[in-house]
Amino acid sequence: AQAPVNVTVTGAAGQIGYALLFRIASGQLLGADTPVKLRLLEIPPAVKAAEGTAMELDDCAFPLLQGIDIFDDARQAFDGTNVALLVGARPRSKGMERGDLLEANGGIFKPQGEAINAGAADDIRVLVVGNPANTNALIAQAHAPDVPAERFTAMTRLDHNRALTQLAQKLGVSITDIKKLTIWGNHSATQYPDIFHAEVNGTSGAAAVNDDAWLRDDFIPTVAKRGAAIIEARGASSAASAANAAIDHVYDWVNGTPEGDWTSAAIPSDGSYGVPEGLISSFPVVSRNGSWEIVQGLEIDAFSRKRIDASVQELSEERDTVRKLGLI
Ligand code: NAX
Repeated sequence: AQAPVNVTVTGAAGQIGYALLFRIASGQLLGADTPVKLRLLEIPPAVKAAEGTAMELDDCAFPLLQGIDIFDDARQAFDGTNVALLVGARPRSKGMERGDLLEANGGIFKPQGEAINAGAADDIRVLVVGNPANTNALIAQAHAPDVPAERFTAMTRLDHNRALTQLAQKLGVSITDIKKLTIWGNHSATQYPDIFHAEVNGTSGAAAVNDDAWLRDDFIPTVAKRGAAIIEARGASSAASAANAAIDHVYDWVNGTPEGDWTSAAIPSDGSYGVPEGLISSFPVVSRNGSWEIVQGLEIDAFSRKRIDASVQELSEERDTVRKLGLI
C-alpha cells in the first residue's frame, strides 16, 4: 500500500478550511488511491474549533484518511509535511494601510517559511491561499532558503475558474469547450484575465466573443471583482469555491495538466513575459512530472501588455514594501 501523504492546512478552523478538509480527506486533493494524514495548524483560540472539525472528519469514516493532528505551533505542524496549504492569514481591518497588512502577514508567513525550511519533507509543495497571497508566498519562500524556490506558489485558480464560467455563459458553451484561458499577475483587483489565447471549440476566445466593450467593461471587471460581489451577496467571503480552487491547483500540480490545455497559477517568475525574476506572479502554466512550467512563446498585444504590466507593477511595489519592512 502507498505511504500516506502528509498535508498541513493552516487556518484549519476558518471557513475555507471547513470547505477544504473534507475534500482532502475524501481523496480529491491527491487522487483516489493516495492515503492522507492531516496536520491542522491554528492559533490557540481556534484550536477547539479545529478539534470539532476533526471530530466531524472522523465521523465521515473516510477510507483514505489515516490520521489527524492539530497544532498551534508551526514547527510541529510542518514537520515532515509534503503538501502545505497556507490558508490562515490576517485580514485587512478598517483603516489598515497596505503596508500594515503586509507587515501583519509577515508575522505569520515568516515563521511559517522558517518552519517549512526546518522540517518539511524534501518534496514539499506549498500553496498560499491567504491574502495578499502572492506576497505572502514571497515572504514564506524568502525564509525557506533550503527549499527550491519553485515549490512556493500562490492561488489564482479561483480567478481562472471564475473567468471560465463567465466566458462559457457569455458564449452559451460548456466549460469543457474552453481551453487555454489565462490569469496574469496578482491575485487582486489588478489581475488580468486573458481570453486572447483562449480557444473555444478550436477558435480564438476573443474572436468567438467579438465584443470589445463586453471584454473591457464587463468580463475583466466581473472576474476581478467577483470576490467583492460574493461578499455582497452571501454576507461572507468565497469559501467553498476557494477550497475547490485549492484542490484543483494541487491536484494538477501533482498529477499533471491535461494535454492541449493549460491553467493559471502564481509561481516564481523566471523573467518570462517581462515579469521581473522572482516575483510570484500568475502565468499560463502546465504541470509536467510534478513541476509547473510557464507556457512560452505567446504573442502579447498592446491591450494585454498594458494590463499585465499594471498588475506586475503592483506586485513589484508589494515586494519593495516587504523589503523595506525587512520581511524578505
Ligand atoms: P477565516 O477568517 O474564516 O479563517 C482564517 C483562519 O485562519 C481562522 O480560523 C484563524 O484563526 C486562522 N489563522 C489566523 N492566523 C493564523 C496563523 N498564524 N496560523 C494558523 N492559522 C491562523 O478566513 P477564510 O474565509 O477561511 O479565508 C482565509 C484566507 O483566504 C483569507 O486571507 C482570504 O482573504 C483568503 N482568500 C483567498 C482567495 C484566493 O483566491 N487566493 C479567495 C478566497 C479568500 O478570500
